[in-house]
Amino acid sequence: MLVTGNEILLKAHQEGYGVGAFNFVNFEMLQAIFESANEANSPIIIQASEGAIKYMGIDMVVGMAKTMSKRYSHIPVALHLDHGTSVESCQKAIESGFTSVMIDASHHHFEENLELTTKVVQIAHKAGISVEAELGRLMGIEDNISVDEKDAVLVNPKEAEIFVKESKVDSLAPAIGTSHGAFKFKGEPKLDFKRLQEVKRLTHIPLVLHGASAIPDYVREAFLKTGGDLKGSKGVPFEFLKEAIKGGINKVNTDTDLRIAFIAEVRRVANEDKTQFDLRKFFTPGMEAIKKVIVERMHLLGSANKI
Ligand code: PH4
Ligand code: ZN
Repeated sequence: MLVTGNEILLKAHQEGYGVGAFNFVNFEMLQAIFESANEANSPIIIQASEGAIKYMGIDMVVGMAKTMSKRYSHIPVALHLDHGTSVESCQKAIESGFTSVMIDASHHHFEENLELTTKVVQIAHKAGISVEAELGRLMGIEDNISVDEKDAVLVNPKEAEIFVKESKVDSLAPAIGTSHGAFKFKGEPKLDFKRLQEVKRLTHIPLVLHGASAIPDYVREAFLKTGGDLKGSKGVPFEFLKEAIKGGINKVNTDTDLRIAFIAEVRRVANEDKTQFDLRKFFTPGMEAIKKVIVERMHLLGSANKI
């Protein structure tokens, strides 16, 4: 059943656990996400970026999400727009059947971010849909970064308090040192957990961690073993994900881990059987690899058995 982002995240916020928000760009990723939720008895947020929507078509995104949510009607699922870049993009998603949207105006100045977010909140709340916004920039932080440099990049907790009060946004993604993709940290992994705790204390709403892929060793190994290259890659360590949940994170955005796990299996099959051209022989193990990652993550984040 498709439910709003709030329905899933407020419970996670009250009970202190994290829900995985998994991106999909095709049927296979979506199927793997639902099968994992079914196996782990976990609520899920399925999300599509504007790029994913362009790739599949918004009617297909919503159609597949609704069909899947009917097939697994006992699983609470929110269909979320990831990194919406404009009011229009969020409005289109709402009209098309998304139950949660993100307006990402974090690259604008605070006032403009607040203005755009408030507009989206007004439209979305009229339709009963939840809204996520972002403050600060998604960037890794170096060990030797100065306090001023850090303040310029990461979320400012006092601003977060004002932003949430004025915009009435439902959830917030505070930048605390993560970034998208497979190359998150140059040196040792580092996140600003104190800043996160301060944002939670001052806002009291569900918080979101973008760029939360962990790249577990077995996923990296599978990719490398088949001839892939991930030199210099580093994800968010599992202990950091746990610490982030303790600090108030309730939505954990995960895409890169699924991509790497899937492609490793596709390449393995391609390497092992040069005569193979049945797509299902590539994608079925790809889906199994994604499922392993997701079920494990649901247990780590604490969403398993929360249905
Ligand atoms: N996301 C995923 C963004 C995907 O344009 P696109 O489809 O490539 O966008 O919002 C995340 O926060 C994922 O973080 P990860 O890279 O650590 O998995
Ligand atoms: Zn993101």
